[in-house]
Amino acid sequence: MILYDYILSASCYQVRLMAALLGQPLTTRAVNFHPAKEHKSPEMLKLNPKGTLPVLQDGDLVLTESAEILRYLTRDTPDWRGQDEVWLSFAAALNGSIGTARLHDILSYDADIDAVRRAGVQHLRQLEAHLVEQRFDGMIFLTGHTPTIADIACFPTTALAPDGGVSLDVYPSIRLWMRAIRSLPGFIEMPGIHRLHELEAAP
Ligand SMILES: N[C@@H](CCC(=O)N[C@@H](CS)C(=O)NCC(=O)O)C(=O)O
Repeated sequence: MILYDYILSASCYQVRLMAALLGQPLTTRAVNFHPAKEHKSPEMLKLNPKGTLPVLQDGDLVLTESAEILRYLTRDTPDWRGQDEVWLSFAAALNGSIGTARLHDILSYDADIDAVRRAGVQHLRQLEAHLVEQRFDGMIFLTGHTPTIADIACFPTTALAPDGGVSLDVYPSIRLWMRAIRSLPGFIEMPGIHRLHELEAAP
């Protein structure tokens, strides 16, 4: 399985993290996303006409959406699947708000930075409210007692929010959830995911 990958992409990190947690071997091919825009090269556009990363190739199969890649990686591990659809859509929304703010701040992408940060804060408030409810029911993850692809889809962009100028300090339940994800066996990091934003659970 080959992942066309960019080390600073939160969407590519979803795939690297999922494969690592599952213990699935993954060959990564580094794409010079910035500054060379290699994801828009003729070779890459042949693979993915949308010109986006990640792209996963497994034999003749080519997948170009992170949500479908997460579903594919977990096709034989039902424990990683739950009531995920709403959260996979939410992850895409996070990518549009906080993810865009981050690309603006770290790679100088054009964006209405105040608007995307405001939208990002709304998304984080929604996420925090849901995680508070989960904790009332004794659950730390988005859809239950154990993590699913919903968590892995939402974690990278959320954890990287400070890169886009959006603080995580005021969201204790998000910070506990991030800590729980980081504690999973097989967890791997990417640049920008900082331990200092996480909280320890109360005894
Ligand atoms: N819908 C895609 C979007 C992924 C995405 O936003 N990828 C960014 C990199 S993090 C990208 O390739 N953007 C194209 C560009 O900025 O030119 C997915 O979820 O896989």
